[in-house]
Amino acid sequence: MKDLVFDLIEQEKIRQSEGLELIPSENYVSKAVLEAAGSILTNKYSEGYPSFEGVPGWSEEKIAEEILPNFRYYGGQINVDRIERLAIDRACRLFKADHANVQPHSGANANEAVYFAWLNPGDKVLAMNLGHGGHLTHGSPVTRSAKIYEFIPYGTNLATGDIDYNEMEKLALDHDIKLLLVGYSAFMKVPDFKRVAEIRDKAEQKWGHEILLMADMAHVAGLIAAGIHDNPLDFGFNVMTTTTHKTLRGPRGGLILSKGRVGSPLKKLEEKNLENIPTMIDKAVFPGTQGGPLEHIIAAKAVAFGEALKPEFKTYAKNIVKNAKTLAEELKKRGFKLIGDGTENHLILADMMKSFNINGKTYEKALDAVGLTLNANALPGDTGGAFKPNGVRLGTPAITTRGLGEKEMIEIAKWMAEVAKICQKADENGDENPEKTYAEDFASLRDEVKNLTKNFPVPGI
Ligand code: DSN
Repeated sequence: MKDLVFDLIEQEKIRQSEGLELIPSENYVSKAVLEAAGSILTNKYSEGYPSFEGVPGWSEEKIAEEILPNFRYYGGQINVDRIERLAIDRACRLFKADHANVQPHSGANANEAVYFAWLNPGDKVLAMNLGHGGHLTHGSPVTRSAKIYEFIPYGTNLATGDIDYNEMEKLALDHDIKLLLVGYSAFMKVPDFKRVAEIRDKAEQKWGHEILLMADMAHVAGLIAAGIHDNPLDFGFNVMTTTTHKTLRGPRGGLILSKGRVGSPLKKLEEKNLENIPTMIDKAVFPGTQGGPLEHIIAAKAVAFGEALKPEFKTYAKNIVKNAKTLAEELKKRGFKLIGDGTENHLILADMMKSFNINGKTYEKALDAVGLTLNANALPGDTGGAFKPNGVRLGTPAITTRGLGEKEMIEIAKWMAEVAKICQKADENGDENPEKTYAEDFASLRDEVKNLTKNFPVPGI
């Protein structure tokens, strides 16, 4: 008998194929990435690191051939070492970093490891307010890091949707911070990294010590890799963390990129300073916060980084942004009020309360019923709480991978407006289940979505 899980995976294949994925942090990976992630490398333990000394500048063929001494705790690393070195080398080239740690199991783990590498308990961190688009791991009181370090939140300007740099500067000069963090999971502008680096410099002068400048670019890493979004490492940032899925279109996982001197991760560190941050991070990932790396996922990361280095990835990234801008304009034409009045990246935040007098959760559920998946999201100053926020967040990385373009963005905006209007009508009648009351309308919209998906297969399925 087949395992029940197998059947559920088959059902998920149908859900993914017959619907359209608009969650901006999701994507469809290639068959090659899927194969690496599902490979026999899952059998292998390899705590520690491959040696990377002397490797920068080597050709990929040489990296894949050479056998070097390593810093591992188990035998049998001959292939794993070379795979991990390829992943590190490709990541460094993609993001113009001096060093990459490819072992974090997730973006959250990557952030935790950077904090652990640089901060002491009680140290202050300046990071974006979660309610304004920041991320849980940037100081939400429910997280472990918020119990260890003191997070001071800066906000965004409600009118423009951009970071309030004046507030950031004031806070950096009012509080003796050790880390300044730019990162987000719901923000649609390109940050002014130069301005942030200047704020860091001023704060360093005032407080008389080094301040780590860190960017969490999980959402836009693919756009950065493609060179169509500013790279914080070009503007004096010391560290950039990211997930490897989202716009980067790899397996689920984390990655830490850094600038500085690359040393041996298992030798005693001479000095804790920004120049040594690559080695401090290696130590903080293993043995600091993780055990055995997931080498099957590291292999899949290497494959995805290889894909992102190809010219066609640049075209893909450009199309993500083009589609997002088209979708934003088409939604606006149909009555959607967008935070920041549009987007500069892959992500759109819509205020459903202002637009149609409905909350984000009701709308998320209704769209699910027609095969369009996005997520309810709190907006700056949201009064609806985490479970019934007023906004929704959507984006174009996944649908762009499937090949949808301008024409289809118009279709999606049209469907989204129709569903919003049905929800509005239901809400006015005190009806909390529009999917049931208007079942026929929903069924016909569901068919239209399904018909469109037939022309755009999901890679790997
Ligand atoms: N869950 C991710 C997102 O959707 O943005 C962030 O961790």
